[in-house]
Amino acid sequence: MHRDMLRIRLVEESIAERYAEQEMRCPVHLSIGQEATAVGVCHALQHTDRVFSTHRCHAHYLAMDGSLKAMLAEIYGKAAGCVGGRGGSMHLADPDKGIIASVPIVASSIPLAVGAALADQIDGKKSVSVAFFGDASVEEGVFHESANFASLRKLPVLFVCENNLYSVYTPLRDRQPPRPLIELARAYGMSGVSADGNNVVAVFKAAQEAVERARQGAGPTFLVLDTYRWREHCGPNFDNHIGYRTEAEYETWRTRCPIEDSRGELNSQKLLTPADEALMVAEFKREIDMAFEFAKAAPLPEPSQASAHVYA
Ligand SMILES: Cc1ncc(C[n+]2csc(CCOP(=O)(O)OP(=O)(O)O)c2C)c(N)n1
Ligand SMILES: [Mg+2]
Repeated sequence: MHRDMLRIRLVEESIAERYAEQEMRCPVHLSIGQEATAVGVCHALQHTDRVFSTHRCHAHYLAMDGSLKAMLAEIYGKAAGCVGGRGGSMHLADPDKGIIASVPIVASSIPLAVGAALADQIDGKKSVSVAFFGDASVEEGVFHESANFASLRKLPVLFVCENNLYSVYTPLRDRQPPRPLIELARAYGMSGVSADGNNVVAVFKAAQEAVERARQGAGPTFLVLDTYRWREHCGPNFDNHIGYRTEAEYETWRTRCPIEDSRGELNSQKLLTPADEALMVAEFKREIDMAFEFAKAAPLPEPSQASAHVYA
């Protein structure tokens, strides 16, 4: 899991470094600082499960082992992209790996996961559907309808709320009443589990139990994972100087890096030496550079294909 978080961090830092070249013609929402939620949950899944993600989907896609080359080609708008260059950074998908769709309309991953879970229940399949979403999604009506229905029908769903405390610039305390988010689970009579979203092992254990419950037909779980994004809401930059987050809050979370956290754990068990990690970083950087070269050199989609896949 440490390996995966490190790779995701390096991929996103590489996107941030190259973004100013203006060749990626789509917005990017980076998960730097939030890697443990994606990796911890996705490691508890199989490729036959179904993941639905949001505008902030790079980490989910990579944690499910989506192709890096196809992801970068997608961000560069190329035909070799994972959705043919039509979607960009916010629409990553790789159904063979279990990433069914990523949708940037806030909360829209939720009813999609519930619908997939209903279909699987009807078909007698053992798959589990996962909706990743941010803390703002519970302010949308569709979260409540979906939670109610999933609980009523005991659907095999994980509602994974990545609570990074902000919706763009607005803090949670200015948007929602002062109660723990996890209490929403009780309102719908479903299991609710809060975990430290920057501790990948804690996330993994919570997700594993929830997946097990769902597979056994015991119904959905609402998982609340507290975490923090380090960069601006949308784009490659740090924006802690502009004042919507206090320096003290920012620094507190910056010292709680999910990658440092798991490195500490591995070091204490003598499972990771600095030389091992340096080798890993060098390997990833080579892979990432090659994937960028591929994406940049790849052809754009044919203009004649612009209306393919358009149904209405
Ligand atoms: C229905 C809808 N309203 C508004 C937006 C604009 N918007 C895009 S991302 C975002 C913030 C979402 O915050 P959160 O769900 O907490 O996710 P985070 O960005 O923090 O990961 C907003 C308001 C949108 N995409 N969809
Ligand atoms: Mg948020």
